[in-house]
Amino acid sequence: MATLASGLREGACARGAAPVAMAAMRDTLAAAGKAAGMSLATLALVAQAAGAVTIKMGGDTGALVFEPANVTIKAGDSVTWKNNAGFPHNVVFDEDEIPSGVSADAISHEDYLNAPGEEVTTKFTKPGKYAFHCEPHEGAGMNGTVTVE
Ligand SMILES: [Cu+2]
Repeated sequence: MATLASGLREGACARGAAPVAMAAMRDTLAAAGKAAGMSLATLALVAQAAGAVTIKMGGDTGALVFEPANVTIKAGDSVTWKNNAGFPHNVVFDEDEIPSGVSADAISHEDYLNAPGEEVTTKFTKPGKYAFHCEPHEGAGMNGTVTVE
C-alpha cells in the first residue's frame, strides 16, 4: 500500500512535472522572443533616428554616375558611398559648395576606392547644400549633392 501510494505519487509527480517544465520552457522562449522583438524594434528606432542613405558609386549598367546623385537627409544623418561599378572612385566635396564653417577635407574621402563593395561614410551635422564629385570621373558627370535639412 505504501509502495503503491509512493508509486502513484511518483507517477503523478513525473506526469505533473513534464507539462510544468514544458510550460516553463514555453514561457522562457516567449520571453526571449519578446525580448528579441523589442530589441529589434529598439534598434530600428535608433537606426531611424540616426538616418542613413547609401549612394552607389557607378550605376548598375556601369555608367559613371552616383546613384542617386542627389539626396536629402536630416542633420545628424549619414551618407554612405558604396563602390558599385566603374571604379576607382572617390568622394570629394568642393570647398566653395558646402556650408561655411564646414571643412571640405573633413567630410571628403579622397583615397580611391578600388574594391567592389568598398564604402565610405560621412555624417552631416550642419544644414545646407553640399556638392561633391568623383575626381577621376567628374568630367564624365559623376557629381552629386547632399541636402541637409
Ligand atoms: Cu568615379
